[in-house]
Amino acid sequence: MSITSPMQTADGALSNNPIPLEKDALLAAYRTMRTIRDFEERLHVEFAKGDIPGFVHLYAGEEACATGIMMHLTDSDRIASTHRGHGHCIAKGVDVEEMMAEIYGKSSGSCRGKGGSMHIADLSKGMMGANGILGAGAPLICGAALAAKCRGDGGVGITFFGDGAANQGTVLESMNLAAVWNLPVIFVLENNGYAEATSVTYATGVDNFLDRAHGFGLPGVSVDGTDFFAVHKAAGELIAKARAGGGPALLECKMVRFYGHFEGDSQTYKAKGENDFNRLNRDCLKIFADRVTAAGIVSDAEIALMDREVANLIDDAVSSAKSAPQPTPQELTSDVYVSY
Ligand SMILES: Cc1ncc(C[n+]2csc(CCOP(=O)(O)OP(=O)(O)O)c2C)c(N)n1
Ligand SMILES: [Mg+2]
Repeated sequence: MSITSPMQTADGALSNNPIPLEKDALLAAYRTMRTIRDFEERLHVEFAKGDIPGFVHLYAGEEACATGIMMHLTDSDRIASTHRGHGHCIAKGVDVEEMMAEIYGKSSGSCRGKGGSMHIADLSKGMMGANGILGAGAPLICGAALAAKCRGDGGVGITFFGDGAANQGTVLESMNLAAVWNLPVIFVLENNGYAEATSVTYATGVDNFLDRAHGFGLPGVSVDGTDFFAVHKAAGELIAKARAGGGPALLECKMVRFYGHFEGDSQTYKAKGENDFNRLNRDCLKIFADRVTAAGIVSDAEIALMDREVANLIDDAVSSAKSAPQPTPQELTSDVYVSY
C-alpha cells in the first residue's frame, strides 16, 4: 500500500501525488543517499590531507539519480559506471569499507588497492566498474545486456555517462547497437551542466539530448535528477519495459555537482554563489527529507538517527582504510593479467 499525502515540489508548491513507496523503502533510499553524501564529504576533507593517491571526482549533489535507479535492480543486473563512480557503487551495494580502502590504495580494498577511485568494481554486485575512459561503459553494458538477453533471465544493464561523455562516439554507437539488437539497456545521462570546466550548452549541438535518442530510434525521458521520486518513477517504468523485452531507452537526469570536477579544482568557471545556491535549493537529500517528513511518514528523529548511524559507518571506514596494509610488491601482477 502506498501512502497518499501532499508532497512539496522543488519550487515549493504542494503536489497531491502520492508518495509511491512504503516507509521501509523510503528509509532505505534516505540511508543510501546519506551514505553517498557522507562518503563524499569525508573524502573531500581527507583528500586535502594528501594521503589519498590519484584523482578523486565527487558525486555529492547527484545522489538521487544513482539511488532512484538502483532501487529497481538486483545483484544480477549489471551497471557500468563513470570516473565519478562512488555513488553508483554505494547504491549498487558495494561494501563501503572496501570502497574506502580501495580509494586509499590498500590491500583490503574492493580491487585489492589496484584500482583506486576510478576503477572500483565488484562483479558479485553487478558493478562492472567505475571507468576513467569517458563513454567506455556504454559498449560494456551492451555486452552484458546481450548476455542477459541470450540467457533470457530478464536482466537489465544500466550505463551511466555525463553530458560531456554524451558526445563520445562510443555512447552514440552503443545507442544504435542497443536499438538494432533491442537490448535491455538504459542509458542514463547524468547532466550536471559541465564537462570539466566546459558548459553543456557550449559543447552540445542539440538543445535537447532526447533528440539524440530519438535519432537512434530510442525513447527518452528527461527528469529533475535532484528529485528522487521523479528519477525513481521514470527509471522504474523504463527498467520494467526493458526487462519485458521492450528494448533500450535514454533517461536524462538533470542535476548539480556540489564540488569541482575533481578534488583540487578551483571552479573559476562557475558563477559566483552557484554552489551555495545549489546547496540551498537543489540539495536532493534535503528535498527528499522535507517531503517525507512533511507527509508525516518519516520523523525528524528517524532521519537524525540514520544520520548518526551513517556518520559512524563512514568514520569506521576511514579508520580501517587508514590502518589497512599496503599491497605487497609480490601482489603486483595478481588479479591484473589473465593467462590464456
Ligand atoms: C575518452 C576520454 N576523453 C577525455 C577524458 C578526460 N575527461 C575526464 S572527465 C571529463 C569530463 C567529463 O564530463 P561529463 O561526461 O559531463 O561527466 P562529469 O564529470 O560532469 O560527471 C573529461 C573530458 C577522458 N577521461 N576520457
Ligand atoms: Mg557533466
